[in-house]
Amino acid sequence: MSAKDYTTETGSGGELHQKAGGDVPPLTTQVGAPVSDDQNSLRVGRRGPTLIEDQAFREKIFHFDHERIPERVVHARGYGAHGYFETYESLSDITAADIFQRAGEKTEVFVRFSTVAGNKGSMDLARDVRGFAVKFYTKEGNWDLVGNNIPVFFIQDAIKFPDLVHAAKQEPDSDFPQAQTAHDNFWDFISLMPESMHMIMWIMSDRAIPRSFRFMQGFGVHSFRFVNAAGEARFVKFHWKPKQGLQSVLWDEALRINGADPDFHRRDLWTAIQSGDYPEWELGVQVFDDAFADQFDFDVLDATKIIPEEILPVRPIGRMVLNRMPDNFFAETEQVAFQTGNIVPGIDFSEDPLLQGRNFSYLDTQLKRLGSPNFNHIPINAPRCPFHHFQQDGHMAMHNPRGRANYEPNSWGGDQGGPREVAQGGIRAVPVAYSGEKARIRSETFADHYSQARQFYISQTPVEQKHMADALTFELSKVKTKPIRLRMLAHLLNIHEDLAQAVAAGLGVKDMPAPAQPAVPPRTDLPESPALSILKNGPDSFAGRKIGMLLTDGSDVAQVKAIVDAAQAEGAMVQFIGPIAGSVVLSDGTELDLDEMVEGAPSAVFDAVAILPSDDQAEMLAKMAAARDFAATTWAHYKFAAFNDAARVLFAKAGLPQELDEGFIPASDAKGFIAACRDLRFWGRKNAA
Ligand code: HDE
Repeated sequence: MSAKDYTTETGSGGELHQKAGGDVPPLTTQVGAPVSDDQNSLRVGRRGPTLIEDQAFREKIFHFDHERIPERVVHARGYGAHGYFETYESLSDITAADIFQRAGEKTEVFVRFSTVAGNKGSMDLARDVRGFAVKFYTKEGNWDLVGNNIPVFFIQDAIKFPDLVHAAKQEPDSDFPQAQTAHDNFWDFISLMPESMHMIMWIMSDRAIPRSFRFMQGFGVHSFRFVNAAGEARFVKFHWKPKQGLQSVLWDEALRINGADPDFHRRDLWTAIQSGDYPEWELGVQVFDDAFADQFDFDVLDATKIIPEEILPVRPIGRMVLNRMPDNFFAETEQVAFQTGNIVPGIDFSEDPLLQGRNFSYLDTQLKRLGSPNFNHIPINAPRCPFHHFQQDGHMAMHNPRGRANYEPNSWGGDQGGPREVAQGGIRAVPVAYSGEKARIRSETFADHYSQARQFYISQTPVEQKHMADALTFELSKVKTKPIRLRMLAHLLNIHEDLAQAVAAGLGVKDMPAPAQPAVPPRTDLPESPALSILKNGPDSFAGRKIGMLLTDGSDVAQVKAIVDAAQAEGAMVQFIGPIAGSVVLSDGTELDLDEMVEGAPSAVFDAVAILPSDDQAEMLAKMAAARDFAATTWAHYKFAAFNDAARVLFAKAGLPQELDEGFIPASDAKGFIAACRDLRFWGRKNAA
């Protein structure tokens, strides 16, 4: 056999190395020439040099060399999905936005979820804000609602954004740590920026470690404006509420998930949508007028403040369903270009200085990333409605004006004259009147940095408050410069004494610093807002969640089936795990294919578990460190578990108490187990500890 025969005719893939023909299309170059040999470059003689005339080779390598584009400077790691938005009822009395005119109308959307600080290849379970960016392809243009899963932000003025992001990302000399804020630079900056304190409460809470994109809220953050056909304007804040309910992981789970499955959030969304379990969010609005804004305790233009739902309820106006994954990640999720500036008639900006700055940034950044002012020609960014303008040329221009006119006004008229301005409707700025001297100044109405931070803290359950104290302690323990830790404690004292004391205790600080000097005295009279707690707003069903079922050869088929049936009836999913990969043979002799082996699937990647070894195999399982860890972490993370008698052998070796609690439910009560799982965790175990 010759060398050519070896690689091409039979190929390294043997019989699988197919040639084109029948349904298999020919491999071609970019310009369509069929390729006869994609295994060997063109060379002189069997062992001679490669020839530069080998265009197929050069084209392939050239293209490969240029496959990467700059990652987003923030929100680099993200994951997108397609879906639709359905309008509940006409909002024509408050906005002329075409998307909100007709009840039941569906509008195509593309959503990208993201982390903020980590690079494109970083892990999903970083403690971080999540981006929640939605592009609505409306009949009057694309509207981008570029929000986050947290309703406030770190800073009040966009001019501080580069500093914030520099401080949060890797330190410039060492280029670490990756995707985390637990380092000196971040807390140095934050401790010098009291305006960030409200946001710090949110990112130190469980909001920053969501169980999945499907179980988190989204917020437009800023006040925007709705404008109706009569030109009347009102302020509006946007809220996305997941129909699936809210859910977060524990910090210890996050650490384990990052190791076991750095793509956990991606995989979750992919699996849910591919299996037809389409996640859904309700879009709600808080609409208010100038009179409300004037009497509200805080400035509605300040993005470090919320308007509590208890003061101004969120009115549901539609729902969004995500039902299709992109065909290609790069073409869609990577190249999608969101812009806060993309508004449609009926929606307008407010004067929030953060929003005003964003309106510059998002347009500018796309040029860097996508390389051409024609980035809206890329299909994912192009409007679905007709569009006509006189912008032309530039790199990769796909749509240029047709006919003679490429300017206006022109006198050509008819087919030749091109598009003209609309006489009615269209994007029109709300005619808000301003006056004042030009100055670099911040309004004193932005000065209260602590009151809402406190309100957030007191609105949490004790479990959530403890998590916040633990998170702050963990992050600050990674800060090597002691004065920075003290500066943070000084701020925490202005938020809540208990929180400050808990963190000080964790950090071993004996001499508490004096409280930071506030610009205005912090208020202690703001009431609790239950809407701010995750645990107070959990799901009422276990639907969409995942059970990890640990099995061995000989596991009881009836127990397995009962739990699988109960889970399916609830809309939950079961994954089978064994001591090794492959399959197990159940008690009735059926062979069950496994999804995972226990070494590769810690309990942290599941919402609840079932541990059902056979009597014969229980000892063997108990000898496996990964199986012991599976049981121990199920207990430690307050998870619900279904178990059988044989599992007790494993539990004993894993250090679980002999007396199990109500979170551990006999496998014989499959329905009771699934019903218990609706609470997501058995917090009673934590309280008992
Ligand atoms: Fe962004 N932000 N941001 N941001 N942001 C970007 O735009 C910026 C802010 C948000 O999935 C960048 O296309 C400034 C708040 C999301 O593609 C950039 C300021 C909120 C995404 C940018 C903010 C966000 C971005 C980087 C301070 C919540 C990802 C790549 C004034 C309301 C969108 C890009 C996607 C991305 C600038 C603050 C949300 C550089 C200057 C507040 C969800 O333009």
